Amino acid sequence: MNNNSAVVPGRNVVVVGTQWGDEGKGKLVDWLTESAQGVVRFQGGHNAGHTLVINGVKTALHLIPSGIMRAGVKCYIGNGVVVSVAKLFEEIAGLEKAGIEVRSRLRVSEACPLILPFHAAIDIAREAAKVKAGTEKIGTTGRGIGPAYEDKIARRALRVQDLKYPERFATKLRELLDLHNHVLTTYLHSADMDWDAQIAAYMKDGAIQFEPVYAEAMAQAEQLKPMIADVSRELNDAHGTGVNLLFEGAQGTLLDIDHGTYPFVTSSNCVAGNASAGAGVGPGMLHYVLGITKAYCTRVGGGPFPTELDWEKEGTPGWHMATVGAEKGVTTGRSRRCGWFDAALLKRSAQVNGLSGLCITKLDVLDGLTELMLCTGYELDGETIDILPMGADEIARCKPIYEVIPGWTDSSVGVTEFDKLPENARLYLKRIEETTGVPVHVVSTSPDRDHTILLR
Ligand code: 2SA
Ligand code: MG
Repeated sequence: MNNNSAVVPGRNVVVVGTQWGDEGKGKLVDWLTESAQGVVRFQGGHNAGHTLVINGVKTALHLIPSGIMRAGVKCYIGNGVVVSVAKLFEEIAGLEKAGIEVRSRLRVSEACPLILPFHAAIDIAREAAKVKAGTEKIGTTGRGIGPAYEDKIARRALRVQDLKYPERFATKLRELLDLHNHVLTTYLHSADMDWDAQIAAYMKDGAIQFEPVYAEAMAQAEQLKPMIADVSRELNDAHGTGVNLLFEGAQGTLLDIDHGTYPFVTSSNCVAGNASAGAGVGPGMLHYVLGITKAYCTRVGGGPFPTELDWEKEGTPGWHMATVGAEKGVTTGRSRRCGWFDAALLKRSAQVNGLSGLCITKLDVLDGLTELMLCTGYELDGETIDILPMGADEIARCKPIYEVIPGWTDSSVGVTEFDKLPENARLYLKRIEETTGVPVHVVSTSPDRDHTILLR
């Protein structure tokens, strides 16, 4: 049993990824949920892949908050999340099969924009068009996230709320299909593409058909109705009763639409402040921000990555991270690119999130490397800088400046006390604190819930 009360003494905690996602947020949210009664997702959609290992059993979650793994905890999908109801029910079915009660514990905001089949089609067709044109693709998950957020910002999205009103839903859906089918067939040449069965089922001559989308949405609406809620109000009411809430970020700070490596980013704000707007609570309700940080760096998809290593060449440190760390996308199965820890990137993350403390994950993956490199800044156009610059172009020109840190040979896997970590692993953590300016409050030494060290 862990005692994580020091992290959440009567406070609401925001958990964010400080790098490019896949830092291990799911495990930490689950661990922290021991002291929380509600867990809230506030951005992203089923592009996320949060892996939890409990008693050796692995569960991957995409849309449902990681708190679902603890009986009795309420889970909320806030208005900032884009929701594919079809994928939500797939996930619910998987959890129910494993004996987990979901429906009575899950609340879905009526203000969530819906992800519908044409969003995924546009996402995939756009990436294909980039490849055809010879421009670098974003490397999206193909889940329709960007196109769904575009509809939201353009004030034309169908939202969860609309599922309650069939006629209005039909009218809005027709309007959306007129617009998006025009783009799909005329500009993206969707009729010439090789669609997988899931999307092909809704398509004729490259255009998404009204009937199958409408019929499916209406069938799902009936099932979803008991879970549709005024999440903002419920969270405020819950807070009023003194319970602890956890806000579970998805993706990571460098994928944030504003602060990330734009345009190689996702389409939502992944930073801690968006827990407020994306859940419908005031910023004063967010008391502590835990930055989940991998002991090295990974990125899946395109875009610049200053400390990237050759992660395919056997025997190299990058290959070690990729193989020992099992660095594969949880949603798409893509290989994640790997590289050294970047303190200058973390500095940016610390500022835009207002980090209270760091949780260093996957420290054990570095066991056995003889020496580690830690990036403390970059050379950019002849100048030395100590923080990640803004946007992909400048970041792509950054040449990392490294300091060398001795590695360790002893195993740190499953260590649950700080003093039992190899000496050089403790030194590495100290250098991370010194170079990022953020205290390390938690260390994770394996994917297992119980292999977690609390430092303060
Ligand atoms: P999108 O689909 O529009 O959000 O893609 C835009 C960029 O955001 C990245 N992205 C992610 N990066 C890491 N992990 C994510 N979730 C899955 C996982 C990803 C997977 O946990 O492994 O399975 O591939 C995630 N979701 C979005 C994406 O790679 C693009 O760079
Ligand atoms: Mg992930």
